[in-house]
Amino acid sequence: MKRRNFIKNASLTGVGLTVGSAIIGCKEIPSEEKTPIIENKESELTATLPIVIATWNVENSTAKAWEVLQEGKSSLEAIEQGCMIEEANAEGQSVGLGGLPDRDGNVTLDACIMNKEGDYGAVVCMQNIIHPIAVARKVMEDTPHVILAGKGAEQFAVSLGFKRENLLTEASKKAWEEWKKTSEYKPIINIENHDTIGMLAIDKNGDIAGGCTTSGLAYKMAGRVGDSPIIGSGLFIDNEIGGATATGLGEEVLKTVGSFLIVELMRQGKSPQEACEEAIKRIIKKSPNFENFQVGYIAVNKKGETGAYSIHEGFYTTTYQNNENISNAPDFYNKK
Ligand code: SD4
Repeated sequence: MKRRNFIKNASLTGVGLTVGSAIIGCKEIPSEEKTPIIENKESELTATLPIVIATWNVENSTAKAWEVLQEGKSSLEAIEQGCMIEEANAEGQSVGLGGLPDRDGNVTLDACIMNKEGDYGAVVCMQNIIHPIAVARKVMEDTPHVILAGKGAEQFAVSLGFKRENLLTEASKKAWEEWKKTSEYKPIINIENHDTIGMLAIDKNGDIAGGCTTSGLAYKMAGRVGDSPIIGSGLFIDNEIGGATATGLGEEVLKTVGSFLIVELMRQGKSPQEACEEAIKRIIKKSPNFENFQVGYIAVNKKGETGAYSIHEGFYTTTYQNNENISNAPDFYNKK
């Protein structure tokens, strides 16, 4: 049995660690980024429900989702409310308010949500609305469609009472102005998009839901849409099997339909961890220039076992389970 480091950022009770055995290969988060309590623990115990897992260090979002689940509400409700926390955080520069703009200076947002029935709703390239995850849910529940884009998505949101707001903060505007001086576009691994949220949750009934919300790649071309709002790529849920979600260079996730692939691999018997690793390897096989971009996946199966894997070091996940909100640095492919 291997020793593994888990980083505990918050604990509501003193219960013993019973984290899913599939969270493997974890490493410490650099101390300048966090002031965590670091514990070496062995994780061979059974996964328990409910559970929330999200891409990146989004402890406030997972904490909100957990709170909603503790109230006995659905995983769908937990996903929406959890994602909304980060969307409203002006300091996160790749989700909602404060997201870095496209090359014309417009903040355009993509998001999608899936419920236990396998229903799906999304908004793509929507401007001026702080909570695309909530609009995506409305698309799923209140329209005969599954995706609304651009102006249409914005008008739909406004018709429901969502407020129009300027999402470009001073900090993001300044960063864009600096970028314009270079006039060269190159995605930077783990830097320009470090907190796009992909979130998966299983509620007390054992039902799975997921969401994904982002402002996409910084300084992208106007009109560019990534993987995050596209079913099967940025997110996929099958309540009989599990769910998966992605972060990183969306073009690569789209070309391999990564989240759907992971769920199908779990259907064939792979663990969430094995499925995430296989999906990353598919990308690497297709794209010899993988040194230049990052992709990270997380997955959960019906039992609440989780997996996470990325191409490069520097990807983090946050898992709330057994009353503990824990950030992990998952295992990755490109070991130098
Ligand atoms: C995109 N996948 O628009 C998103 C960006 C992202 O972490 O997830 N960054 O391609």
